[in-house]
Amino acid sequence: MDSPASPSWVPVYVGIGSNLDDPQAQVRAAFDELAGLAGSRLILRSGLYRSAPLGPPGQPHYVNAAAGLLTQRSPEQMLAALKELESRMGRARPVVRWGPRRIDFDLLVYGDARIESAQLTVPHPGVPQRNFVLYPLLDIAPDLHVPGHGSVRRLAAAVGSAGLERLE
Ligand code: A4P
Ligand code: MG
Repeated sequence: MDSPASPSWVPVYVGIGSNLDDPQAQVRAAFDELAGLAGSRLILRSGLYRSAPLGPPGQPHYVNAAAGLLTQRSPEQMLAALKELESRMGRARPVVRWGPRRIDFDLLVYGDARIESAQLTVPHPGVPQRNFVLYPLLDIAPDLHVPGHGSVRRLAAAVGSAGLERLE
């Protein structure tokens, strides 16, 4: 009996950041949006972290978190879906690079993939240096291997937690 081929499920990790319009509420809403993503299942939600802004000075602190999902989407489809969620959640475009934003989704890790295209770099290049990415990942996937960089546990220990505060 023939059945249509269904794509396999790939583990992916998504970074969430906000520093405008009640960031904690934005991040919680972001998890709910991810939970509703077609072709994906939200499996893991990290804690929320208040973090000192990286980028132009004078912007408010961020709230950051990370999500673990299984998806049947390709990396490009996943990026498109995340951008669509950003728009739906009312993120204004264009934004200044590294400037303040209501919501930002970054595709941090997509299975074992290493991608360098004009639209997409995976793993996200900020992962190995950014404690506001690594500590949320440490909550949900300490042994995750970040392709080309090593385990989340080792990377988090190397960057330390300066400027980061776990929220209740
Ligand atoms: N893009 C390429 N690879 C990816 C990927 N893996 N995930 C492209 C998501 N996007 C990816 O992103 C610009 C373009 O990157 C996209 O069009 C996509 O094709 P954007 O979200 O529109 O712009 P951006 O976020 O301002 O630029 P960028 O360089 O992605 O910034 P980041 O790395 O997202 O950093 N400080 C704290 N404490 N916490 C934060 O969360 N976030 C930023 C933004 C700055 N400072 C921060 C935080
Ligand atoms: Mg971004």
